Amino acid sequence: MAWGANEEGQYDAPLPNTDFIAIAAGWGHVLGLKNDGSIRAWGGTNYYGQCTVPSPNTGFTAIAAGKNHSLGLKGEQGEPVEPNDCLYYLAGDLNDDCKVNFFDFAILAGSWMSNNGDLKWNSICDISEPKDSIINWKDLAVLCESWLIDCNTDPLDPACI
Ligand SMILES: [Ca+2]
Ligand SMILES: [Ca+2]
Repeated sequence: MAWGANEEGQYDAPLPNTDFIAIAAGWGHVLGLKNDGSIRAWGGTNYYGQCTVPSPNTGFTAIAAGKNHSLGLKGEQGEPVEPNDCLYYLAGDLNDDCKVNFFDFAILAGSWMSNNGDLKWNSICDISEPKDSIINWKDLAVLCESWLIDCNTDPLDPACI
C-alpha cells in the first residue's frame, strides 16, 4: 500500500506485487526486498542507476535507500565477518572485522532513529560520545570518521592504534 506523492511512479511496484518482506523509500524511487532474497526497484528516473540492482540479485537480507542511491545487505549480521583479532577499538566497526564499510553502515541503518528500548534498538550502534540512547546523526558521524579505514591492510592508520 502506498500513499502521498506519486509523480515518480512510487506506487507502481512491478508485478507480481507479493512476497515483499521489507521496503525502503528514497526520493523518487522505492526498493522492495522479496522473501527469496532478491530486490525489486521502481519509480524515479534512474539517472544514477539507483533502480538497477547489481547482479546476482540474490541473497539480500536488508535494504536501505537514499535520495538517489540504494543499499542492499547480503548475508546475515553483516557477513562476511573475519575473525576478530582487532587489538584496538576502531570507532564505527560494528561487526568487529577491523574495518569500517557498508556492512557497518547497514547495521547502523538497521537501528536508525531508534531509542533504547525500541524494537530496532541495537546498543552497539550507540557510538556517539557520550552514548545518548538514540541512534542518530551523531552516531553516523562517528562511523563516517572511520569510513573505509581497514586496519587489516593499514594497521598503522592512527585510527587502528
Ligand atoms: Ca566492520
Ligand atoms: Ca547515539
